[in-house]
Amino acid sequence: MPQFTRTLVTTALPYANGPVHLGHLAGVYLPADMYVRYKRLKGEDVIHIGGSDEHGVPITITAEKEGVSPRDVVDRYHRMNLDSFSKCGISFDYYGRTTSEVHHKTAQEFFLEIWQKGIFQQKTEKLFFDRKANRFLSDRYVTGSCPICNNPEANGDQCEQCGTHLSPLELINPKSKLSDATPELRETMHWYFPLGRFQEQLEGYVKSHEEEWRSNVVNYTRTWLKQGLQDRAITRDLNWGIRVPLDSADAAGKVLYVWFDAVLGYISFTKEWAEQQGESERWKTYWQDPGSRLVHFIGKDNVVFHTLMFPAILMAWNEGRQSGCYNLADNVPASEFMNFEGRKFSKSRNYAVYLGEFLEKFPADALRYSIAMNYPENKDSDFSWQDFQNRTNGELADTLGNFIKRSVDFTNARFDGQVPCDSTPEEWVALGIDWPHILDRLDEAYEEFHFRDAASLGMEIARAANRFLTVSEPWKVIKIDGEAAARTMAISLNLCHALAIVLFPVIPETCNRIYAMLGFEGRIEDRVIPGTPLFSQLLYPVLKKGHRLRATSEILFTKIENSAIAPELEKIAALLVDAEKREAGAEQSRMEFKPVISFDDFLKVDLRVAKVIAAETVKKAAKLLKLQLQVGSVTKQVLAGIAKYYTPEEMIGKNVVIVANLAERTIRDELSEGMILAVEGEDGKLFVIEPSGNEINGKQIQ
Ligand code: B3M
Ligand code: ZN
Repeated sequence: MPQFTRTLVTTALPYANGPVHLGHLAGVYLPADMYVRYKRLKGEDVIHIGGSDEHGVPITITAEKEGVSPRDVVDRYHRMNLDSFSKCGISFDYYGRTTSEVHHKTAQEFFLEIWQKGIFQQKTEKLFFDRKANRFLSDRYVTGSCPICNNPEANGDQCEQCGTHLSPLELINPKSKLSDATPELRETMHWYFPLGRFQEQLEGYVKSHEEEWRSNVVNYTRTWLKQGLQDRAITRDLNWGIRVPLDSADAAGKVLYVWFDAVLGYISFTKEWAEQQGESERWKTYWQDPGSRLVHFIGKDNVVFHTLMFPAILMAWNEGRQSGCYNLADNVPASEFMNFEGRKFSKSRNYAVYLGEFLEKFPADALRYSIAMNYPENKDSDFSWQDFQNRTNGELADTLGNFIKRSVDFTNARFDGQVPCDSTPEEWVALGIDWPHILDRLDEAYEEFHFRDAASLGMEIARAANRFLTVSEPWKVIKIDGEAAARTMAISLNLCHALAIVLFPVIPETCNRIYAMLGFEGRIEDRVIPGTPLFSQLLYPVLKKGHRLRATSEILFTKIENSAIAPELEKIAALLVDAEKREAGAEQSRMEFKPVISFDDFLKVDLRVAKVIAAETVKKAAKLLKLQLQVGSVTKQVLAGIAKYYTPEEMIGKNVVIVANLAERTIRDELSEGMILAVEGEDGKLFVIEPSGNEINGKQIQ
């Protein structure tokens, strides 16, 4: 009896503020769907839970930009994304919404449980407040100049130009995105989740999974653990979200932070699924029975929320409980990113191919296959129209489609549409396909999340099958040896059947069409008997003599003509020209010199030669180096955003130019008493200006 296991698979909840694009599909939804479909065919108990993330600032910003309500935004995109996913064959068992009542209740229940245990901390801090809009501004609502690279349009949470994570208070000349007003600092109270309190438990948890998790997942997580986990505010001053479920005055106007609520969506949606099944308690077996496995499919930008934040929330819930404890994730297969024609997908620059639009022009299975073959497992991958066309025409149409059609057509024409004879196990083995080994490889590929390998394996068999038929030449052989031709066809038809099963997780719709052509009723997935892997049918020829095929065949994949992708290539070319223009524009604006200053003004800037005598990296600021500079007889500490380009060791001993009379600033709790000069070169790389000469230390530059 095969081992019978239960698995709960979740996929990241996309914000319902825009359509999902091919990058999302490649990193999260397709791999998860392949995994789930594989397990279903294995006869395992598995459910796939997903849904829309409908709260948070991304939603309110979109709503404000469009002049509609947040409710309008989430209604529109929830429907749109659900529709795109279903057209693409992503087989969710449930696709929920975080605005649902069940979810609000669940998230509030979690808040209360942790609050009652006294785990949260309440802290008052100063946050930016927009007087015109009469609102506190969360990080993303504040913009200003980046203290590291001077980009004038840095966001309050991050500078897109240099990638530094920021807090709004670090911005120079901060402005409110709501009204353009300069925001003022006001005190506000929030509840904080003390992640640090769970540091040791989390370290133990991560350690126990280190062997099986992907190295990118372990690395991101370890970096956070090494820096020491900080308290995180889990409430916000916002009018869209889940209310803090307390009656006290200080809870008025506060909602739960979107990440606190979103991860709990996985639980709420499983509850809703169970309710829909008419077994309202069944969600507990997936979440609370230690025999269930929990797997989160996400993109690499969401790792720590799933390996630290969510587990910590569950640990807080579980603390001191005898029953009703939640399982923590067993695996978090986070993907790298898939680029599009060599560049990053970008919603804001509209540089993307949206799933819904794509599927209006091309078939889902062609997309699924080509994306599976480019799955960004260990490094970023690329989607290109050329590759999509090549794979569809060469692999799907010429190899797979052609083989199936030739087998079915020839049988219909010459053998009255019936499997002409039984194939022997010896003939099946003599094909040179090592089926037991194939099964092992397939299982390893899926169970270890190597989705490219899984898809390649299917195509490998299709190639072998196609070769077998071509080399056997039944259309010639039949003239001299009818029996030999019959044996060839029996094997070929059995190979069609095997391919329908092997490729099912990748191209399910096509495989069901193959199944129907082979004369089967119903869908492949409906034939599974719980606990019995359908894949065992690959080990021997299943179709027996006399099995009747459907009378008509069909073309599984039509070739994609150049004329079909030409408009797409033109669109990209236009987008790239746009991007280049923008870059050239930026270049030109760089050549617009700053307003003229007087000589006296210039003399105000005290530029000095300094020597780097010590250098180190800065905790929690991957971009920064902390430098100790000898400037003549004084030493100064300066923070410089050059960690990406220089190691601390490389900096030590260098002569640099420092603005010695720049007002002090505190960046990341560190004092910076000046600024060193650098110039941006190729690819944005910074080169520190290194003056040369004898006895120049501390001297003024004039
Ligand atoms: N909505 C962020 C994102 O779409 C967030 C994921 C939530 S998963 C619980 O990348
Ligand atoms: Zn910056």
